[in-house]
Amino acid sequence: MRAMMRLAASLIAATAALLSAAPSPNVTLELRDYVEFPVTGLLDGKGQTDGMLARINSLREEPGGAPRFFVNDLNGPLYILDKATKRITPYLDFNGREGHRGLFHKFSYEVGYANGLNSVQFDPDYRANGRFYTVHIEDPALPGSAAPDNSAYPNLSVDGYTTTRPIPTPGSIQREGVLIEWTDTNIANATFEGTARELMRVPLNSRIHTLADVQFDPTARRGDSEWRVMYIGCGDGGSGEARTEIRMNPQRLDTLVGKVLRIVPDLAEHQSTSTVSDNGRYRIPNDNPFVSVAGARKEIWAYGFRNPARLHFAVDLDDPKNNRWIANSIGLHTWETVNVVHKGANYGYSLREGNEALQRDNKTTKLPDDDSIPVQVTDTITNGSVTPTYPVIQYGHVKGGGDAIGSGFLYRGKLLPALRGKYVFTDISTGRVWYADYREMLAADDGKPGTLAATHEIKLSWDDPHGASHGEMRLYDSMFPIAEAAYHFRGGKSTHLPGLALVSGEGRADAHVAVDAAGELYVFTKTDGVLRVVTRAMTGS
Ligand SMILES: [Ca+2]
Ligand SMILES: [Ca+2]
Repeated sequence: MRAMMRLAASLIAATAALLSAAPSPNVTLELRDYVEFPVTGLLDGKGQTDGMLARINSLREEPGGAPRFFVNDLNGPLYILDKATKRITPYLDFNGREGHRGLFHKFSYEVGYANGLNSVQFDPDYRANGRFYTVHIEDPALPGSAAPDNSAYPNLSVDGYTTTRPIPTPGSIQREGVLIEWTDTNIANATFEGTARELMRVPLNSRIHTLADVQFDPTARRGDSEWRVMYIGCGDGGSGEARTEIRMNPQRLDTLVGKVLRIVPDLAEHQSTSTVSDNGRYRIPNDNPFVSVAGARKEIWAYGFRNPARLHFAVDLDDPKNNRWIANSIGLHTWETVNVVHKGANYGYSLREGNEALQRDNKTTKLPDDDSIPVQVTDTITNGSVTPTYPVIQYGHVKGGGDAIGSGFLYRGKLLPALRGKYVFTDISTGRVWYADYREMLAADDGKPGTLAATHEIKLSWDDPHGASHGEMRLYDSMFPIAEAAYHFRGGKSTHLPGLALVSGEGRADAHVAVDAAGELYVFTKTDGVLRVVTRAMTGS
């Protein structure tokens, strides 16, 4: 079985010229349960997301040495997790739908993978200003105000809070992604007191591929041009696979969907090198690539993505010149991709998927001889043409591959020297974990669609604390059986895991990796709602 999977994986890899030089070691990661998050899903959920016990979507350590994490559950809660005591404290709950006491009456979380409280991120100057940012998803058709309801949080002042006008997305709209800046006036406690400010509201054509990850360059310091400059991954809202006129939205420069965005949230920051946005809530750096293209959105940094749901600033410990923005983008029909994000580059979707052309029937085919596509400003206006930029890693929707790429990190911690120089990433549904050599990724970023970095399976070693085999480390091919054991222990009723996907079959693990402030590695799975820490990385053949 394992040999078959290896064979399948090597066949996928063989479809492109690989840049692997020396043989890469087999890696096994030893996992230990860290915390179980409160169950916010249904033990007997039958849908794609309602049966996930806790839809944890990101883990961020407070900057400046405070031993706490902020952790968001898509179902609504934002928790503070104390690193020393492992105590979980509910901090804010975004779910203010009928019957819930949280902040937002239009909160959308029940269906759609990335609906709900999608992400949280600290301001790099959080120790001084108490600021952090959230993205949550709303259904504009729901009744009530879109401003936060502070009845459960009387110390949240909503005086003067006003919503922003949605930034237009062509086509009919089902959801809105909302970016908010929060200022906690006392970061020493575990309660919220302070203010909130809506920065941006992005309409989405459907309930999938939403406004998502929010990141800052962690190496930027005060005085640097990148200091407190925010990068945002915005999914295409499902537009690129539609058979209607919205299909070109990921390519169109007059809309924010299917893009990586770059803004300055603080109106007082970088004043001489940026301009204030249309809605007056943030600034746009003057060196963004499309600021002088008439009709283009100035917020756009890179475009032509389906769902760049995970952004990561890769820090090369050996050479800062090799630091890069990386976007993991979830594929449609054939390819899951890892992309090095370059200023102004076009990643091809919905005219390309992975290193192939995408046809109107949503199937891939070989690239045309003339590999250029129009720079689409609006539905009718183009501005020359461009050769697409291709992924540096891709894997297929086949056995041995997966269904949907999860998060990924270039390891920069100290505990796991075997992972140094390696980019570790997951497939969401199958729960598989892979690594690629970062130098190979950089080499594959060569403008040639056929050159890709090789992917290497990572095995997992785990002692099931609740199982009959407790006391014994067992070896696993993916996070799926690990999450399955914990899901059943916590009362989950589904035979395997809830959900369904092409490659994972019955059940989805919903696995992601995360890192703490020191760059040490964690793994979390939504289906069992458990966060695990990687305690050891072992190499062998
Ligand atoms: Ca506080
Ligand atoms: Ca290449």
